[in-house]
Amino acid sequence: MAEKAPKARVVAEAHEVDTFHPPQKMLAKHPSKPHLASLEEYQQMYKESITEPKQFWGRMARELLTWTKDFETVHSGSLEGGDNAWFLEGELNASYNCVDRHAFKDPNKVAIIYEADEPTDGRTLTYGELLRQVCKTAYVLKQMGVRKGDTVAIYLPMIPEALIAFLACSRIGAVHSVVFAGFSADSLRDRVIDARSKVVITSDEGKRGGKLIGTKKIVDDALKQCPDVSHVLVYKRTGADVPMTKGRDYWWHEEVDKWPAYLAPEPVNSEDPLFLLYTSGSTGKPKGVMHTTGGYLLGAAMTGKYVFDIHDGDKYFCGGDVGWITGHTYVVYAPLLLGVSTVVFEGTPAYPNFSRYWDIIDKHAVTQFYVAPTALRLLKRAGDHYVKNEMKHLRVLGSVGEPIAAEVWKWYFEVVGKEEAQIVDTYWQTETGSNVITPLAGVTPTKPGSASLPFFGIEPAIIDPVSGEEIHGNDVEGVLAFKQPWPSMARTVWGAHKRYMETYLDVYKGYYFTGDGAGRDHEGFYWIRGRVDDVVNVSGHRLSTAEIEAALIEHDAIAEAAVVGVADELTGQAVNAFVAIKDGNEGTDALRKEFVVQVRKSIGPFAAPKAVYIVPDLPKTRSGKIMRRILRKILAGEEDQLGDISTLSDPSVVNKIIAIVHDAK
Ligand code: 6R9
Repeated sequence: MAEKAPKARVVAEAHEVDTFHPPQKMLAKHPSKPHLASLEEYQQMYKESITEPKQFWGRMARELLTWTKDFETVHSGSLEGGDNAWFLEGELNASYNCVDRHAFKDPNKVAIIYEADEPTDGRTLTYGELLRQVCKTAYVLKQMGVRKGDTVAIYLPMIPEALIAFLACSRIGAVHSVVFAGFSADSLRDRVIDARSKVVITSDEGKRGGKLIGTKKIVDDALKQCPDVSHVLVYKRTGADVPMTKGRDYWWHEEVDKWPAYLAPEPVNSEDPLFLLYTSGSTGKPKGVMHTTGGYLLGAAMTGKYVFDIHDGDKYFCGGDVGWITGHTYVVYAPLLLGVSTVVFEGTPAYPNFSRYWDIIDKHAVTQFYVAPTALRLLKRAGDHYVKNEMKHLRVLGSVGEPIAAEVWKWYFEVVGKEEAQIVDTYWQTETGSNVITPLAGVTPTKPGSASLPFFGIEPAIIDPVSGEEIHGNDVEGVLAFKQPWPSMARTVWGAHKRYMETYLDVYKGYYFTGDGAGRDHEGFYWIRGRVDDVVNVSGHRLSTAEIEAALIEHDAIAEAAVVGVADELTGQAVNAFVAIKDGNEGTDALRKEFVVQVRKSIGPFAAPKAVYIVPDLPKTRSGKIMRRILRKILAGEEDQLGDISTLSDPSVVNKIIAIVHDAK
């Protein structure tokens, strides 16, 4: 890690950027007024959340969630101990909080706006209908032998049934483990085995951007090596002719038909797991990040309310996939906990053309829109003429997953939002559960490129990566950590608490370590710089270079591989691979293609290297450590800044690699 530690430098750009206040026109079209009246009110509440966290979170938990049994202890444990627990004696049910309480009040209120891949194929589901579907599906899972505490794997495209599956699990106290439907059979297999899922929920096929995705086939391939999976529930999305294994595979529509429309929710303890979600770290295999029920739900509801300023009647559209944390928290939990309508979009921003998002926003009078900068870069490049739409109900435009460049931020604000909606650049992670550094819509002034100020209960610290000491004051730069536990933080890595401690809590004792570099400017605003570990962020997807290297090495012809992230105009970062092949192989284009296919097969298409360089050897120290820093510099065209290469076991490989990269460009 020391190799890439960010240099201490002054947060210079902060002095030169404009500050944007919540637009007057946004306030003018607000259905009432923002939840907080002013920045001072935020500051007051923030102060309470830091100095009196138990009082603050106890109040919020009772206000925003419905408990079947009240809690007595708001919090126990510590960051040092890695044993944080929230709302200890409390009992609640996630599906009750997301569905029943709204269905009882107004069963005809729209819960899900399904915008299918083909613009004409969508439909809506009311809270009443959602409740019936969730109950029936919960019965099906029960009948398949799923019990409280069991994990269920979900491998579904962006369709309402994905949300129904989440909620059906939580209704019976089961733990969902969603695997993004872009992952390969091998990745799915690993996650099913690690989580010990005995039931898998999938569809015959998926449909995205006019293309079909063979989800059931991928599940079949994965399950060849998962002997413990007893049942597969298959939703018929396209009607494709897919093989069904007798005694294992069941059609969703046939099964749900057999059951009543109401099943009482199973109360669980606040600290019982709600879900696992696998994410990439700097080393080894993906980690099953575990979130618990009470704390996670509170984080989702709180940020939905205050960051996005969600009000009754809002139509909330998060473009993230339910296979990632953004989809978990902001397609499913936050909007449903607050009882508003959530848009579930199956397609892509480019299909049938680049106006698709804007058409959806107009069609459903969307009030909050939330997406990753990678999509915005694509749409900005496609041209402003695709943004003819009025989008007059938009109040909040969110950004997530990677740093947003100032010019993209301004485009979002001016061209998409017509200067009538506030941009919220929300920083957070799978592990934080919900937004942690973010503006509050209607309240916080913003600066393009800064995620601004900490959310309630988050006490950020900038740490000097060399000394390991916290750097106090403003105008400082270092790595980002948090000094206090908060309700929606991940509690453990599934089956690997030691790894959880080593990755997040032991790095700097008493702090939660994010893995990101950050600066705090002269006004206390935070600027996220990106990962300081071996995590690459491609189109907002978190990938581990170590994982991609491991995938490459599975190929027979590869002796050694090194993967690095390079800046990419469209995807933020792109994966580039350097491989040394075994004797007897020839470095042809066909072989290079095979290597790309290897990664697609082993991890998933989204992890495929954009470039593969076949090199005679990798730059290594005498002790055999691969110097990825040198590869990064070569790709950036900074051959003159390689530093001291005399420590390499064979310095002459550097010039050979430079020549190969030049030839390829
Ligand atoms: C929500 C999500 C987490 C990593 C995180 C950081 C990057 C997320 C960001 C951002 C700059 C933002 N990241 N939001 N960087 N500005 N607003 O993306 O979770 O997939 O776990 O990724 O994404 O590097 O550490 P996850």
